[in-house]
Amino acid sequence: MSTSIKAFIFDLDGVITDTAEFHFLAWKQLADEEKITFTRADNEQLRGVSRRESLNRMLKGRPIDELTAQAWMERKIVYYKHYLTTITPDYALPGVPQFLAEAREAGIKIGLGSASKNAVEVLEKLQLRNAFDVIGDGYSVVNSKPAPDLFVWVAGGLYTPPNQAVVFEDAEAGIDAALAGGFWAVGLGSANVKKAHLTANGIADLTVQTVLSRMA
Ligand code: B16
Ligand code: MG
Repeated sequence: MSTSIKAFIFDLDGVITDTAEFHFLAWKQLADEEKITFTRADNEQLRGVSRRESLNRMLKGRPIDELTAQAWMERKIVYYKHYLTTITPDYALPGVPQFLAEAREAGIKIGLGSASKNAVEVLEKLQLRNAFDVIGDGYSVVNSKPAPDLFVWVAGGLYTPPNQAVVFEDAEAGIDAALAGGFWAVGLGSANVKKAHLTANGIADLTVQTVLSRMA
């Protein structure tokens, strides 16, 4: 077992819980109102990227002035927050509470690195906020994933250098951010995460000891 890993940093959407469907439904409502075609396949391109970049990708090059862009993002967030009211602890993805408890038991420091400005609210609804020592979210840094800034910010808060921390991500932008920052990376789910050091369908397929032994 590796003893050099000191911290785990988790993405939120697609790793701890699955808010992607809620993001989709909210963007879809806005797109329908504005007569823009937006499909579930289009929504996959929004995985893990910031709210502003999500809007750009939804627009697919359609021009928009900044005031309208801000107004549209505000409308999307009103729709999204409506869905957040339905989240309960049962919305944690399989194995997540157990994995977080196992990591803490093993003395691993635990951080969150999410692009979302709603991350704290989601963690509170899941009753998992206290499982995290440091929470990095959409307010923490200027440059969002694939820039490494958010994960570096969280690692700093955990007093752990990147080469002693493992990032868990479901999005290509998140894996690119982790690798650019010099972190170990675990890619989860069906998106393009093959550049990660280890891949799995989800947290439920992993144990803390498996991760530590593979990151030696
Ligand atoms: P918000 P993550 C990301 O979460 C979502 O995957 C992405 O679709 C969303 O645009 C982004 O958060 C910003 O979310 O609009 O709530 O600030 O995967 O980084 O946890
Ligand atoms: Mg994600």
